[in-house]
Amino acid sequence: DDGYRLWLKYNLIADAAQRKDYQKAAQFVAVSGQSATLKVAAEELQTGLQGLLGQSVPMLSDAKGKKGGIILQVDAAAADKAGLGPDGYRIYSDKQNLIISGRRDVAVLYGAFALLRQLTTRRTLNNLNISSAPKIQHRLLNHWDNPNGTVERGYAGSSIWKWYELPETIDPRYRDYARANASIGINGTVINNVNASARYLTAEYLQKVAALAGVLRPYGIRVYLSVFWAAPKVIGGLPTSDPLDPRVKQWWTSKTDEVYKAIPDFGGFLVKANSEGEPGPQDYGRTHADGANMLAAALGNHDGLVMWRAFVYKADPKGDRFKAASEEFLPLDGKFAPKVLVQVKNGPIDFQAREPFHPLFGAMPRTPLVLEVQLTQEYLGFATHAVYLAPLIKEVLDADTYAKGQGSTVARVIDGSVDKHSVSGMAGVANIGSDRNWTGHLIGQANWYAYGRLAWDYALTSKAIAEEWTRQTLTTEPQAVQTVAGLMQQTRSIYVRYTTPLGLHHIMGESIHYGPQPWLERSARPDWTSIYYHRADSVGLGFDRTARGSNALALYKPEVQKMWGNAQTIAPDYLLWFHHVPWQQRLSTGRTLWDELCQRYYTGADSVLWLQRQWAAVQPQVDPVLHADVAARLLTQHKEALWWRDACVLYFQTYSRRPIPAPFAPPQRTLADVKRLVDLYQLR
Ligand code: BDP
Repeated sequence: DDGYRLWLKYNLIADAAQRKDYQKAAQFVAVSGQSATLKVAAEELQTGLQGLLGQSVPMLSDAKGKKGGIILQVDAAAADKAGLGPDGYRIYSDKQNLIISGRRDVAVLYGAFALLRQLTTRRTLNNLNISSAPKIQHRLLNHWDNPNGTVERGYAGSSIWKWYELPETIDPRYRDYARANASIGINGTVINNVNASARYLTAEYLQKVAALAGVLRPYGIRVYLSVFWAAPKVIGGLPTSDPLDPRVKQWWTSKTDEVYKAIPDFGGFLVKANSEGEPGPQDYGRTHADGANMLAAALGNHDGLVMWRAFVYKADPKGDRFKAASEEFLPLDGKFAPKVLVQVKNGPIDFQAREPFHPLFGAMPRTPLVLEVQLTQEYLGFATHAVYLAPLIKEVLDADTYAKGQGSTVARVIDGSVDKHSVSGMAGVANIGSDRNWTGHLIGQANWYAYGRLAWDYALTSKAIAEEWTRQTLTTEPQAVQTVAGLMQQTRSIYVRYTTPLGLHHIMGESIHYGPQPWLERSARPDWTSIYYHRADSVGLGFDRTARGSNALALYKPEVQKMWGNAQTIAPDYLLWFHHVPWQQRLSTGRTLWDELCQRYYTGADSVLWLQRQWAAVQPQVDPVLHADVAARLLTQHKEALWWRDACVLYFQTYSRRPIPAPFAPPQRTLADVKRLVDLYQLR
């Protein structure tokens, strides 16, 4: 198994009794109606069932008088009555057939995948009555793919989009990409990097994008584009891209019309503006709202949206980057046009292994906010370290903002229920590339999977998703499923322990964002160094964000301030995010800060050996090629966990001036040794 088939394997079910049980219920697939979407739904069922059951499953256009089959049905009235919305489905037994129904074709497609999931996870088909509707409307992937085939922060090969071959050559991979996404409910994809090229908006490239959109369309996936703010200058020949200039407005309006002519179901624009050197409306003294609203106006009556990113921070040596997005966006609440959503990263800094939830969630009641999470593991060990991300994503979704009292979780802010918005979205920065197995690390597939499942239903637990993914991808043997899902559940907190325990953040290798570099003092900007964030000195460690420090805590509601504002009572996981703590101060764990820090680095690195043992235990149940690949990566992961551990304890020890506490042995190498290692990774 080379991993290409992801979680859609459809291998023959080995257990004959179980197979027989399923066979009785899957003797045919009946579909009336001709749409491309219903056709792919029926075909997926047919292929899947034939593979799983080893019997031929005929396709019928009419099931009249027949029993023991599966019937696909678009039934708007029933869907409305059941409150399923446009995408929700129902699967139920009726007159000895299984009915999959929904308001429209794509809902039936989601139901078809859900039914297949029943079989691939070995759940029963008897007396089914399942209803499921997504909690979030726009469930998007964001690709950071460039026109030349590279992927910004991509660790799984190059881009899967082959721009030079499109539109004439359609790589079969596009269809498999669409199937995988539809199977987990993803319904939109931004195909290019937020650091965008203007090229995609040219007539030539729009033909290529349209060809892609054509492949994705039957699967209910709409295409979106990231736009380069200066496009009117670069490809439009205008002297300006000022959003209030009539020529600029006109250019975007006719460009948008052109886009819709090529791609009638185009989803809309994603914009990174005035961030990290990208151009934007502020170049002309205008605001983010001026820019976003101009694009919204250009969309006019087309059914599309503007996702405007809040990932902005100015180089300000005295400021706190934690507050930057809030300072720019809070004053704009209520100023955005209805078609605009503001897209906010899960945390205030940048996709760190653990961050407090972004203070904008719950703080912009008049603006629908999209939650952006990163599936590509830029700060989480690339495709080398096993880090299952569902626990991270859940931690953010479940965080309580207290915006409208208790229970105003981030999940309920973004689904629109806290502030009564009728539009909602979630974005996952894709970890997909041209590697045969799509994501480099096999566990990366689980992150793609979990993201889709959580965007559909954030109430699912990360454990349940891990089990579901394991059953479909690796093994259905119950004990092995428990072992794999159990180890996956621990991976994220293990990674945090050996890299950034106790709320440390942004102490990784400069620019590449790999490996430790807590000693980084100088960079192009102060907020790209490590010392800016950890603030180690002879007294202690951590960034004081209380009123005595930057007061970033004041951006949160009083309940949250209370939870995080006191160094004695804050959960240790968040401690150094908000407090500068003396080395010898005793924490709620009973150990001093220094001892606790060492404890976490050492036990974190040791836990990778535990991961290795757990993985070794399932070897008989897992395909040998897949097993060997993960096992090898776990060896690298342990080596690099030790690298992180040694670098960080040796470096922070130069401030704490305390010994490594028993029972841990001091590192065998010097700080100079580990510094050399990091330099090596950055040699050109
Ligand atoms: C940072 C990445 C950078 C991205 C940026 C963004 O290092 O490559 O362009 O995020 O999200 O984490 O725009």
